[in-house]
Amino acid sequence: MKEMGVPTEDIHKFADALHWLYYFPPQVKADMQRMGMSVDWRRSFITTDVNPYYDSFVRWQFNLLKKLNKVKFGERNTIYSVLDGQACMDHDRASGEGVGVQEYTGIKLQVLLDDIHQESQYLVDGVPVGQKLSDPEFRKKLGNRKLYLVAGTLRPETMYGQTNCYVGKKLDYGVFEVSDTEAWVCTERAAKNMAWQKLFKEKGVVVKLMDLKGSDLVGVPLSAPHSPYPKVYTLPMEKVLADKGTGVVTSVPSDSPDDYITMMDLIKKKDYYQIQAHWVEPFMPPKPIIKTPNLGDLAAVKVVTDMKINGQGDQRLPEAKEIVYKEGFYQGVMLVGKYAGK
Ligand code: ZZB
Repeated sequence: MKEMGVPTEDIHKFADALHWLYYFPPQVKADMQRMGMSVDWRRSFITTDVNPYYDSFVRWQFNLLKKLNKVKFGERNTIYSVLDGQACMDHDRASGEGVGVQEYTGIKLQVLLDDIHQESQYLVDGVPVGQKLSDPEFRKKLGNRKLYLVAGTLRPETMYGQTNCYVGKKLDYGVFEVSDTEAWVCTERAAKNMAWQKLFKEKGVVVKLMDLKGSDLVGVPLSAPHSPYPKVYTLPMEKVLADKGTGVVTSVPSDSPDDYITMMDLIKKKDYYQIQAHWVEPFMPPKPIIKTPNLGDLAAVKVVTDMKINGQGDQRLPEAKEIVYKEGFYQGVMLVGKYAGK
């Protein structure tokens, strides 16, 4: 309050929540007048139940809507404090003001548990591929549940172009119990968030079956929904963020510059990244799924090539992503699937 210029001797008055109704409006009015705004101040009034006329207007409106069956009590997603057991709105936060709710679509890529052994002859950081997921103790805990890597995406319409899945090799993941029939792999942070969104058995309760590092997932075969390939592989990406989405990224190199350039890196430096040819080569070049007016039908490939982006560490990738995003999302026409031609 001091920073806003409220005199110290006046600050205690705000202990009465109504005080601000009388303190701020005259200041805002003065500012607007100074800016030369033309406002008919005779028509201004205070809202909230402090003003009985306004209050009865709102009551009348809501009672009428209720009578018409237009008002329902329900839940919505919001930023919530687990510690306080209540929603934590913008001004209540010590940090993170202005952060809103971001809705992601979760994509379940099923781990092909019966095929993992086909990859176990290959090593990643000295450990056979899929060793942790093949551990008999873990399999006992997993029981008959199907196991999925759950990727967070803002572009579910691009799933027809999935060629692989990316994880951060050094990131921490877990296998979390979702129900009696499913378990999901994601970051613990995402599991917690999903548990509070009632996606798991019991609201707010996270049951972890096993800890994993991203490197434990590299090379693991998956079945990705709507992908043209029956089997795709889990691959490493340097820039996967631990605190975004689920920490698992499904990859669409035709329409995501990050996904395309990472795949090219992996293909070029297979030894360095400890990648097998059959995890990457059959999936390139990408298949077109969206046609755009200015970038053709492989928008990410065109932009990466035109901008001469040379690797997954290139600083211009956010710019490339922005260009492809705008073009594909707003002007793209689907070439495949249920919405082809739209
Ligand atoms: C599939 C996909 C296909 C994506 C596409 C993009 C594009 P934004 O807009 O910056 O919020 N993503 C999700 N989680 C992570 C993570 N933990 N670390 C790094 N990247 C992550 O980005 C949202 C996108 O970032 C998501 O949508 C996901 O990749 C990735 F054709 O999923 B997307 C031009 C983009 N095209």
